[in-house]
Amino acid sequence: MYPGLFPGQLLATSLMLLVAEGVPTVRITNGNGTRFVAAVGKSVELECTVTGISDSKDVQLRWQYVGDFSIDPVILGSTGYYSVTQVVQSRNMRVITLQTADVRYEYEGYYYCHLQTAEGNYTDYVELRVEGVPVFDLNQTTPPGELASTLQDTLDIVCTVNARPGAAMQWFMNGTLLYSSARGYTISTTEPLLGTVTSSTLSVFPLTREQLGNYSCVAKNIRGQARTEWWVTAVPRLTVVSPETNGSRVNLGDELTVQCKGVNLGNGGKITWSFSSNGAAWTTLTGGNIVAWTDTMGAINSQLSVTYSHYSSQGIYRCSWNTMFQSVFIRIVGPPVVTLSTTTVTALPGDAVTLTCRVNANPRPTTLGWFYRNQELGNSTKYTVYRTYITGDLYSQTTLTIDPMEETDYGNKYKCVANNVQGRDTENVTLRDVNECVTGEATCEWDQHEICVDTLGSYECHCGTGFDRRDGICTATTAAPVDVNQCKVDHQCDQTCVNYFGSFRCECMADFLLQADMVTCLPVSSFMVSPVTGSSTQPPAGATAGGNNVLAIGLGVGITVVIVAIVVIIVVIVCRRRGNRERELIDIPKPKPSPTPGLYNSAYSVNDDEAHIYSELAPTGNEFPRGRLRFLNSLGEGKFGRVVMAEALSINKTGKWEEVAVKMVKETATDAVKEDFYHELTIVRKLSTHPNVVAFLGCVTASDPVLMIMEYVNGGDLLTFLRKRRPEKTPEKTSEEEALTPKDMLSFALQIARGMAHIAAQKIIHRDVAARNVLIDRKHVCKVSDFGLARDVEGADVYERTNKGPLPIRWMAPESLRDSIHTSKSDVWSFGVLLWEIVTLGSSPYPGMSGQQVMTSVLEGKKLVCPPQCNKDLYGIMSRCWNDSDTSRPTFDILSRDFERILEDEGDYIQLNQMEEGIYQVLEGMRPEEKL
Ligand code: ACK
Repeated sequence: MYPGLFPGQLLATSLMLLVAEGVPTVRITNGNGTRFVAAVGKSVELECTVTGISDSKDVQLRWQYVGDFSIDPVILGSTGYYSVTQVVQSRNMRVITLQTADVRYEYEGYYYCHLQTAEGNYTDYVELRVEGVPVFDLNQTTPPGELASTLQDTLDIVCTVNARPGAAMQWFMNGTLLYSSARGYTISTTEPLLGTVTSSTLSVFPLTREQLGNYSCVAKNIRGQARTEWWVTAVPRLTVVSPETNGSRVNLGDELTVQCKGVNLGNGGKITWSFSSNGAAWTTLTGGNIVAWTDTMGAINSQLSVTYSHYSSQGIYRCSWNTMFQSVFIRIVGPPVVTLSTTTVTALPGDAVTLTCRVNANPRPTTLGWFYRNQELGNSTKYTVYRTYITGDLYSQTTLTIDPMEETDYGNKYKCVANNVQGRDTENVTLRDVNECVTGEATCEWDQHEICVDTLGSYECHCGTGFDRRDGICTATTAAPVDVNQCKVDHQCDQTCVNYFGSFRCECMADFLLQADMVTCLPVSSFMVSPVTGSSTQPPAGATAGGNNVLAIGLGVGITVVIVAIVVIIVVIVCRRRGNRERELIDIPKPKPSPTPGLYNSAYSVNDDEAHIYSELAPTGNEFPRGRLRFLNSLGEGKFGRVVMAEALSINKTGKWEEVAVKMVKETATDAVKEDFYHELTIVRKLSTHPNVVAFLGCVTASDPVLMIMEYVNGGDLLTFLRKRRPEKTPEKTSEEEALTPKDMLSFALQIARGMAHIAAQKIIHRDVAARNVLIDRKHVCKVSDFGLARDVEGADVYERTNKGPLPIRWMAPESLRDSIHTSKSDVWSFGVLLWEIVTLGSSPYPGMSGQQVMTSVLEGKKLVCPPQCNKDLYGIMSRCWNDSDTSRPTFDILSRDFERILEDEGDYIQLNQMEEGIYQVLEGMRPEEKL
């Protein structure tokens, strides 16, 4: 407010009235003219005298204040800083005073002495100015004392004073005067145009360790100076650098990195990661998909790469240091993924069967239901369909109840279908008959010579061979013979033989069932699912040998010949049945019991050499009960080992039968092969899980055969997968295989590099990195597998091979070929060859050359040539993997980042139309010295 306007108007009014009536006068008696100057901190008294009003007249007399930056007058009373007194001095004279004991800069402004009567308003004013030493305005100044800041951040310190005359401001750090300079300090000062306020801001950016210390601000004018001080210290801080927004969306199957940065974490500060899905407990994340580095400013960065191949990866990712943590929520968007608790359901006619289909999808499915023969099932007398959408968009579920189950339903396939804008997924459930003979529901009396035969929806008790049913009882068809101890003659029992009059009976151990042939014992678990055609077509050797032995007994007595003849007939029938049975079932070796001579198959007796192998396999908590496994079909087998698809009850704690792959060595395997298998088991046991490494789920080591249970990967090995997708017709190619895009192929390379980075970080050398040892699932997720040659080099980094066996010569680095030296860098060499396999869709490396020629030329420094479809950049990556000096080869972490970049920039790294026919050469067959 400028005084001329408001007091001028009032003055004019009072003058007019004075002229008209000539009576009241208002005058402030102290002050220099219209300005009064006071010293800061001193007391001030303003006195206003009013004359020309009778003492009895009812008037209003008061002090009013208008600050420099305001226009509204404030009536002052005896409150706060002021005290106002009014006295009647004489009949027509009154005095009103305004006092303050401690005048401050903020009191500057205009003070009006204002008289209001019925006739008009009369006013005088004085302008108050305060002079003196600078005084800090604590409301506008950074609070003095300790200032806890973060290194690398901007630090602003504000210093505001009131002073008249205006103050000059200076900043000091540890006693040294600071200037606005390139040394990281900026000083900006605003000086008063009007009033008394001077404000100065010192900005420090970025705050470094050297800039921690004592800061002071000094304000000076001719009357004196004032100083205030801060002590700047650094506190640790953790921030999420990426993704920038919490709740970022990522497509199912894509990869996203979460990065945290920690400043002032102190020496050796390590950021750790954990994950929680849907409010579940926190799981610590470790392994090769975490990369940490220290930047030039000393901040510790940690980056977690996650491939969101499952909806279960949606959740909160948290980086932590000490008690500090930061979290980011990642939401997955993608097509439905249908999961069935089981793909076969067994039930009896008349039962009510409920099939449950669980779907993960985001957004939530628009179609969710059950189909039979391409017709969607709705509610009817037989079917009831329920849909539930749980927890927002991510989980949904549909159930189909079939009530009653009828015989005609056996073999029916019900398809669960889920669609959303992102895609579609389906899974089938097949209804099967209950095999009462193996579930224990059948009541046939085996000791009364009854045999249980399963029928559709029920079972029947038949009489065993050599017996007829008479009066409801199975009775021997021939007269009772003289008893011979058949068990001693030559029993055919798988496990225990019990002699009894005229015959013998076989008994099985707990968890085994005697089969319809009355001889064979198979684990109960083998029968829980209808058998799928197995691999073995050979009846066990003992069956025919046993027959010969019976004939060789040479009992000369006529009656005994008859008995032997009967036995031979039984054995022949038994053998035939046994052969049939084994054709239907997977030939899984039976568990090796304790070695009691005479009772069990001697092929499983423990010898001394094996004893030390078992001692390595002390229980570790991964032991899985053999009885909770049921074997389905063979996935593949070599000379000594085999992999079988199986189901394991609740191995992932789901309470359900879950698909797994089980690896085992055949009973015919040599000790060296068995030892290698145990070694592989010890390696995979210590590997932590990673999306690009086949997960180890458990093992059976308590009895022979030792089993390694792994995650089941449903697309087979990468080599066959690539070959099936070649553009030209090959015997392996089937019409429904979708062609691969260069992007698919590069994503395989990236995933394998990530899996290998994880393996290398765990100090494991794989030694057999090749497309045949990578498994791929139907969603194109690649997983490194087969640790048969792998070695654990904790603390050494180098492994020197000592034993013999076929070698992956074409994938081997020169130092491995020359000196049998294996390191993670020799795995990198093999990875380069694997890249070449990907680019050539599964050709055999060094086509046309023998293993010996390959060895010679690799040792001479020759390399695989650049395939015509591969561009120079991609070949450049392969070539770096094949650097003769292993230290110059990239790490798997670097390779992962290279492929991340390549996948982002969408260049023409692979031109599939440039493929040459000749490159497709595939070396067939196994050579003794080399793995192909
Ligand atoms: O090409 P494939 O189908 O994939 O045939 C071989 C076979 O077993 C012998 O190694 C397959 N296989 C090995 N491990 C697994 C697994 N964890 N899941 C699925 N198949 C597997 C491999």
